[in-house]
Amino acid sequence: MAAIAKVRAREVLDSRGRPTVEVEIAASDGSVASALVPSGASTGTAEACELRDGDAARYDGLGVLRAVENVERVLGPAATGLDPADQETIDRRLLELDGTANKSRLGANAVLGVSLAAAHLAAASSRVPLYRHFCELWQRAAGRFGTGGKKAPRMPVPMTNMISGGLHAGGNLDFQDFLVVPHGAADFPTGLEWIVRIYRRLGRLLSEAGYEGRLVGDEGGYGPRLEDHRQAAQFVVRAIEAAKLRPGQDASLAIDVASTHFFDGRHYRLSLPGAVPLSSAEMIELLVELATHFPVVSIEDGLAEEDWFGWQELCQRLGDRVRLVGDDLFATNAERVKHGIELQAANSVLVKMNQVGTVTETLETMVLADAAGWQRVVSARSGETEDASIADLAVGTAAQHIKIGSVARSERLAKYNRLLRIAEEVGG
Ligand code: 2PG
Ligand code: MG
Repeated sequence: MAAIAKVRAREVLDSRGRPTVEVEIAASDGSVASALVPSGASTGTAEACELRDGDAARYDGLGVLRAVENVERVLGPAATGLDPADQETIDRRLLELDGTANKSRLGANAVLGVSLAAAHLAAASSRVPLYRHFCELWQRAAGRFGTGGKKAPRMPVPMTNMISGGLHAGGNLDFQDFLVVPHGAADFPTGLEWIVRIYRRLGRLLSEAGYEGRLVGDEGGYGPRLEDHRQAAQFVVRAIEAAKLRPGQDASLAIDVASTHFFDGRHYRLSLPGAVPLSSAEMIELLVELATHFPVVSIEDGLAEEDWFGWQELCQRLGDRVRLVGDDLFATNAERVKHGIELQAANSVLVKMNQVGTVTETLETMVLADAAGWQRVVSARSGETEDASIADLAVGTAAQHIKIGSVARSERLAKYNRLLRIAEEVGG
């Protein structure tokens, strides 16, 4: 058995040029590994705390030197000597040291850096690909919950961003992501080729119509100033057709509304000219109308993170035909997912490791959702790095979907390319 021998950390930059944490880890058998932590923009209030220095003289206060120091002085020494393959013990130790409900003492960015680096180290030390190690951890987590969960690694179907709005792009769209799901493709490489084809056709269609069809948002999706969300959906459907694919049969739409950011506690306030504030019931009508007129298979955060009753109603209206995915609503938090299952407030969960802060807690949330028959969508953040761990996480846990962003910008392509390599090994 190898043991963790050394843990180091440094401040590096993410895809928005903001500081983030990188952790390097070494084992007694000479194996080495590293992990980088991503960062969101449209964050939920239930997310674990990302520790920033707040020192305005450096990176406008966004530095992460305190988190780095917490890795080197507190978390790293505590992990030293532990077996990297025993993720649960490592993560429990990290949680104890932090001692807060939202990891605000040491920072979820510090904690996840160590947790994820340990998973990489275990895989390196036992010379298995990371997705196989994640599969092993997933089976163990399912065993602890007594839910079986016997699943072989499997390729996820991507949900790929085409048009960006909300907090991720400079345009005027309130909804954050208009995505394509190539669910009719026979395998992952074919689906990816379709996506690239649709993306290219969309760029051309936007340019021909006089909109910006080249500049992209944080996740690589186009960021045109369109009239409204309906026009965005229309453009994506036309791009699917222009790619010689059948909307609804080969590829469909997914939407991440990210509505928490335009909910004021009572109303949904769209910024469209002439828009009136919408009640929860009116927002639900808008979503039902969209899902009726367009081939929409998935709606994420259609309602805000505290609008539980609205979610229940939406689920009754659309739950049998559309994946209703909770992102801000659940924040990858097992307690919140449990609550959602009891209320029948959704039928899918978005999974972002840094929302909760450890590999073990992420897997437990996924196991709970899976046991309830929910779909699992592993997701990148809008601030990403070259770290491609989520590709392995999605395959190892046989998640139905992965949401990486668009097929532009290398922090996104690092994950798609990792999936292409994994597909050669697991097929599909
Ligand atoms: C989301 C994510 C990724 P962010 O809302 O699903 O698209 O965005 O990382 O900004 O929360
Ligand atoms: Mg989201």
